[in-house]
Amino acid sequence: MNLPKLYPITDARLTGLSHAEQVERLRDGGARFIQLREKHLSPREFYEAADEAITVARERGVRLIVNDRADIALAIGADGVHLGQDDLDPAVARRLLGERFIIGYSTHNVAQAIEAARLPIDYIALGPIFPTRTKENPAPTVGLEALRRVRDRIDPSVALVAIGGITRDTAPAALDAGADSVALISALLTAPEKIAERTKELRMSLG
Ligand code: 3NM
Repeated sequence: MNLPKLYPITDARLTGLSHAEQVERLRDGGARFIQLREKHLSPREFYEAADEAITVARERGVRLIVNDRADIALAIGADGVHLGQDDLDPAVARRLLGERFIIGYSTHNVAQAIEAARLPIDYIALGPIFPTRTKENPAPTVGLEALRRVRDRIDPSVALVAIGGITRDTAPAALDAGADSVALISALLTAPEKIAERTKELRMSLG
C-alpha cells in the first residue's frame, strides 16, 4: 500500500484537544494519513469523537485509521483500523471489513512481525524502536536492527511502520533501516500550539 512517510497518531490526554481538533492541526502541518488512538473513553464516547474527526478528515482529504476498534472504524466509515495483539484477529477483521479497508497490525519483535506478514493486512507496525513514555507497559525496545531484519524478511507488498520514541532526529534512520513510514505521538503533540509547525518540520525533513 501507498503509505506517507509521516504517520501521526492522536492523543487526547497529551494534548487536551479533541481528536477532530488534532486532525485539523496535523492536517494544517501537511499530514494526510492519521490514526485516532484513544485508551480512556468508553466505546460510545470514542465513536462520537471519531465521528467528529472523520468529518474533518473528509473535508480536508485525510485518510483516517481507527486504533483498536474495527466496529467504530466501520461505523464512522474510516479508511482503516489498526489492531493490536489483543484486538480482533486481523483475519477476522478482514472478513468483517472487506478487501478495501486498510488493516494495520502492531508487532513487537522480529518473529512476530515475520509471522504477521502472512496475515491479510496492509501494513505491519514494529515497535517500540526506541524508549517511549507514551504507551503504557510497552514491550522491550527492538532498535533499528530489528527493522532491517524484518524488512529483509517480509514481502515488499506489506508496508512497514516504525513506532515508539521516534523523533525528528531519529526518523530518517528508521526510514533508512527499511521503514516505509514513521508513526509518532509525542514528537508532534507535546506542545499543542505547535502541532502544525512540528508536523510541517518533520514532513520537510523526511522529504
Ligand atoms: N505503540 P511516541 S509504541 C502507540 O510499540 C505506540 O507498538 C507502540 O508514541 C508499540 O511516538 C507507541 O510518543 C507509542 O513514542 C508511540
